[in-house]
Amino acid sequence: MKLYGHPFSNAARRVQMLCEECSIPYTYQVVNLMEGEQYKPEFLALNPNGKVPVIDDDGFVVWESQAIMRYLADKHKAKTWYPVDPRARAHVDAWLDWNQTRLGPEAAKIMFNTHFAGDKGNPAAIEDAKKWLLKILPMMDGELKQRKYLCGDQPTVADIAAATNLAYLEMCQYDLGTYPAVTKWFGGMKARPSFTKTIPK
Ligand SMILES: N[C@@H](CCC(=O)N[C@@H](CS)C(=O)NCC(=O)O)C(=O)O
Repeated sequence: MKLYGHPFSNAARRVQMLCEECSIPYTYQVVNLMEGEQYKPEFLALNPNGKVPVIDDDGFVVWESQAIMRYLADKHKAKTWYPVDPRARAHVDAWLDWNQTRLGPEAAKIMFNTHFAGDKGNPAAIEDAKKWLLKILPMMDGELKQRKYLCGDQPTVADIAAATNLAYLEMCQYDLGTYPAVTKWFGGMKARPSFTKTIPK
């Protein structure tokens, strides 16, 4: 299986983390986002959105990081990472959707305007994202006070996905100190070999 990504892509990182956690064999193909390689016809043929990650699993191509994680977990029967029981799965899906629609966009906005945009970074966009995080993170903290991981006693793909977004916030020196349960949970996720192995260099 070939994973197309970029070391600074949190979306590609979550797929790579799952592969590491589940010992799923993969080769990593760096797509040079800085050079616009994602818009070359050969890459657009894989993902017409011009974004990483994408996987090519023996000719079967999937894009969108969380769709890829679901596919890989199902294919490799990683049932603790992505449960098969409909009710347990529904909770993991809820946190995955929350990650894509609530936490992810704000983390990406802060990361983009702090690091990727260079001197075109927009401080107002960062402030706007921080306002949203003031609504999002207290909820996450409240939930993590009740459980070790987002969906129970074991980490799932939802924990991996959310951790990669919090990693973006950390790279922007965002202070999680007012959220003790999030801080504790994130500390646990950061200690996992799958996280340390995928730290962008
Ligand atoms: N929702 C997508 C987001 C993918 C995404 O935004 N990828 C970024 C890197 S994190 C990218 O490839 N950006 C290149 C570009 O937009 O030109 C996913 O989860 O896979």
